[in-house]
Amino acid sequence: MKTQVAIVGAGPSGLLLGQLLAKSGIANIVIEQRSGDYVLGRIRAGVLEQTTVDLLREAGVASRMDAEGLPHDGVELCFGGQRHRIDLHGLTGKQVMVYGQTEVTRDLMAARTAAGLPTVYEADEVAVHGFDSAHPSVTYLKDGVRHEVQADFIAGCDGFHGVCRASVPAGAITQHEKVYPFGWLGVLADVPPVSDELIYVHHDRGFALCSQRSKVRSRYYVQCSLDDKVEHWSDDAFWNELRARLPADTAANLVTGPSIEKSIAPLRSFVAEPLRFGRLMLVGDAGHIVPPTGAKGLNLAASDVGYLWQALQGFYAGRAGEIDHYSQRALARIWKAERFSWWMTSLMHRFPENGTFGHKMQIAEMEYLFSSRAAMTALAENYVGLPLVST
Ligand code: RFL
Ligand code: PHB
Repeated sequence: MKTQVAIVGAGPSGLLLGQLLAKSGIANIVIEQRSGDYVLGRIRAGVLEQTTVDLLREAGVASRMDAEGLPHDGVELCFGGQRHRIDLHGLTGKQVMVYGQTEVTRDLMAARTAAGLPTVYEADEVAVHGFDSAHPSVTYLKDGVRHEVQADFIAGCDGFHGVCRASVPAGAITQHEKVYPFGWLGVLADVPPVSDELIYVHHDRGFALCSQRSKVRSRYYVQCSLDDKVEHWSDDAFWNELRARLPADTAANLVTGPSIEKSIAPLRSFVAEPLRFGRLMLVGDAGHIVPPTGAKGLNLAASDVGYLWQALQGFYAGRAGEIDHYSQRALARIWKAERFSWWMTSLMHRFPENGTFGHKMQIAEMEYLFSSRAAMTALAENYVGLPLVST
């Protein structure tokens, strides 16, 4: 078959790009290696920036988010057993929206189905070809039959382990990476959140995060060792560890219950440069990864989509040069989010290898943060999301 844009991957970036392109009359297909249920089974992000919310509204997929999402005006940081509130709205005039990635993906899938847009799930042996020419293509096997999609462009929305970045010749790409010496153990449970707003906790036993999906569903994380296994953590062991990292009065309010999902995620910072290789563009986790501490991964994926949508609209309106700006525009925002995520990760986690000096630096930085409106504003500006700029 022939189309204008072949999108590899049906995560939030692939589905959002497909929806926005369709709104602009640009034909596209989404090719995903997993089943739709598998994609919806991955529990990931929970916090949306205003720019992400705006794009979802522009894509026409925001009605459930607007009805069920929880706008938050603030976030808390806990240090030395004390909770401190960062007044996001008071400091920046902006909010964030608590609405899970699973729900965003579900809404995008439903809209794609309703619009009758072509989507292939459970595609095997997906491969990208000829992106250094004007006639790129994507091939895949479906139920053992080989298919070929000829397109003007390929959008590589296939995540960190996808095929698109891996298909770029080594000499054409530079990759910057930092791997952190710990992971996050996450639990999802149908219990009311311990607090109205998110709490990021620095504790001598390690970092913890109290997050939420709704008034009746909570998401909690604790910093864990890289060789920890989910099977080694019973629900009781998890709740006990979380309680031990919270201030006593907060721990006393914690409602526990059976976990409905439990997983370990490693923490990584990663950027590939550039993000465009001829007619192939990398989008979202395919091009960059942030540690989850700043809640930036899904939001960066959405801002990449915003920039690429703008570039492709320009191309099809006769401004071929717009495509040349995609990589540079997206990377300018990505590096700032990388810095913020790295900084928040460095501030909030336990790094025994940094010794007492490293620990003292964390304490000094926190004390400064809570005493300075300028420092709190810098945190708040980054947490609610930097603006999308066209350079
Ligand atoms: P995804 O979601 O990984 O989707 C990529 C899709 O491509 C498919 N795929 C292929 N398809 C065809 N052929 C191939 N060869 C393929 N290889 C892979 C995959 O099956 C998949 O369906 O990437 P995308 O769309 O770029 O979206 C990125 C986000 O998922 C990610 O950045 C966030 O989840 C990160 N993240 C968070 N981001 C936030 O903005 N706020 C948060 O609060 C937040 N919390 C988190 C997070 C990520 C976490 N984990 C587990 C990594 C919390 C956690 C624990
Ligand atoms: C989540 O709810 O999964 C979540 C929230 C904030 C983060 C990371 C994850 O920084």
